[in-house]
Amino acid sequence: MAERPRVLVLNGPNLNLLGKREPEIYGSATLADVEADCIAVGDRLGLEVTCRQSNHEGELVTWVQEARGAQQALVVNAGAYTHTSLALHDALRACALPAIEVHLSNIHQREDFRRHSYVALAAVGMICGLGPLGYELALRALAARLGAVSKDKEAIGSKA
Ligand code: DHK
Repeated sequence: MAERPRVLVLNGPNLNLLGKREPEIYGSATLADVEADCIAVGDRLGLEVTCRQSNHEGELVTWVQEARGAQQALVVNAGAYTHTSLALHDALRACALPAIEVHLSNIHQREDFRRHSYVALAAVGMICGLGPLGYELALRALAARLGAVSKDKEAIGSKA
């Protein structure tokens, strides 16, 4: 069987607190729940999904650099670094992989400082405000883009 396209799901600072952190904004699912869903959905879509989370900007930058050559695409929720990190923006451009930006909350409905995203400038698309479903939709879009062989009849672009 052909190798499945590899997708790295990256979560940034404070996303390790999902489930406990401001649940009225970020919901009740934990990071472990979100990551387990990503792996399960990825499996149905014919993707090999790896999930990582860090509170450290440099570590996220290193993982994006390492993704070059090792992964075929990225899903990125960079947390607050979305709005501040030129380094992450540059790493995403340098790794030259398709990236989809995800946010659990609707960043356009919140404080003004959340409206600007350095990640968006380096991403093929952005999903926000749909909670954990956003990660699944991003994986579906990437599976279609990468031509993954899906077991899921509902997959975007599926001819099954
Ligand atoms: C998560 C964060 O930690 C915030 O800093 C972003 C994002 C929004 C989210 O909605 O997933 O502003």
